[in-house]
Amino acid sequence: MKNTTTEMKFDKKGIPLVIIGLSQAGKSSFVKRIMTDKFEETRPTLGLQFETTDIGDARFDIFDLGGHVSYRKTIWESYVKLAYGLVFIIDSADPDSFDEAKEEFWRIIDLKDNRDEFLIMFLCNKSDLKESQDLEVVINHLNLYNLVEKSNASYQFFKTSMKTGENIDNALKWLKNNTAKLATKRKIDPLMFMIADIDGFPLLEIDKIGLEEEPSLLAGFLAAIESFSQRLFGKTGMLQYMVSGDFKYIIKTDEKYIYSMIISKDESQQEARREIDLLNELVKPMEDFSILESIVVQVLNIDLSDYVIQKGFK
Ligand SMILES: Nc1nc2c(ncn2[C@@H]2O[C@H](COP(=O)(O)OP(=O)(O)OP(=O)(O)O)[C@@H](O)[C@H]2O)c(=O)[nH]1
Ligand SMILES: [Mg+2]
Repeated sequence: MKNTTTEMKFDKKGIPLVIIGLSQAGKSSFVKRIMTDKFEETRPTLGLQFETTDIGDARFDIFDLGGHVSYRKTIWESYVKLAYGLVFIIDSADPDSFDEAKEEFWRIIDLKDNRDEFLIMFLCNKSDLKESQDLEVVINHLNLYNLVEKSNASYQFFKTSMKTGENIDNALKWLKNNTAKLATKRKIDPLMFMIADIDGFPLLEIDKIGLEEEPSLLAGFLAAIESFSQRLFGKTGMLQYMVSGDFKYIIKTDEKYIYSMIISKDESQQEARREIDLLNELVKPMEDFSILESIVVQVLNIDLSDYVIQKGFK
């Protein structure tokens, strides 16, 4: 049997990679290259296209976003915030598009949170065409050397052709090595995670062993959940962060459940958010909670021997 509930869904947890660039730059052709190592005709992407694939031993969730102007302030903005890695692709054979690409590139880069590290891979594509401009020309035109000032970004430029395959292997190698490092660094180790239903009954709670010795932390957390949930219930997709002492509380509600997590203040709240969003997506349609625990364990990527689990308080 193919893809029963659990397996298929967990496959979605890869390193989030978002591909952006003006329309016709070659984004979908790049994804085709990754998936099949071929160059085939593509159509303009409507909205976005999602793929999961392994590059070497790393799993990626690839979001190929449509480049049309109508998506840039909507889809781009929401996905870019969650991405570990951004791949920006430019048509190097179309210098008339460089100003617009520059504007969009910097607008998007400035949306990234200043604290969380992320990667930018910049592809000057269509190098096979005779009009293709040199890497230097593109870098200068788009002021890409200014990326130096983004201390939380690691970046690299490649001249590529999706048609001939030039530099694709190098680009993927760079991406794989650097995202794998980043994923290890960004991994969070929640102190506590809870899913409760609309009446406030926890369906599942996991606590780091030793947490019971921090009663004020837990009390503060429960008070925070209480106050947020009163304000937020029914407002689907509401998410709140709160920093208290050495910890961060992250709470999300939908029309059925509250998801809450405590991480230490140095850990990535973007990552916490990504995991909660993913859990939210998996749990919401669930009728049967028998696999809830294994979903949580896999999405949070935790070692169960470090935690105390309590389930189904109802
Ligand atoms: N010569 C050449 N053509 C390319 C290359 N990469 C993509 N193309 C062509 O450029 C056109 C656009 O490619 P797509 O990959 O669909 O571009 P996109 O960035 O996904 O475009 P949207 O989905 O509209 O945002 C297609 O006709 C591709 O075949 C390349 O490296 N060289
Ligand atoms: Mg496309």
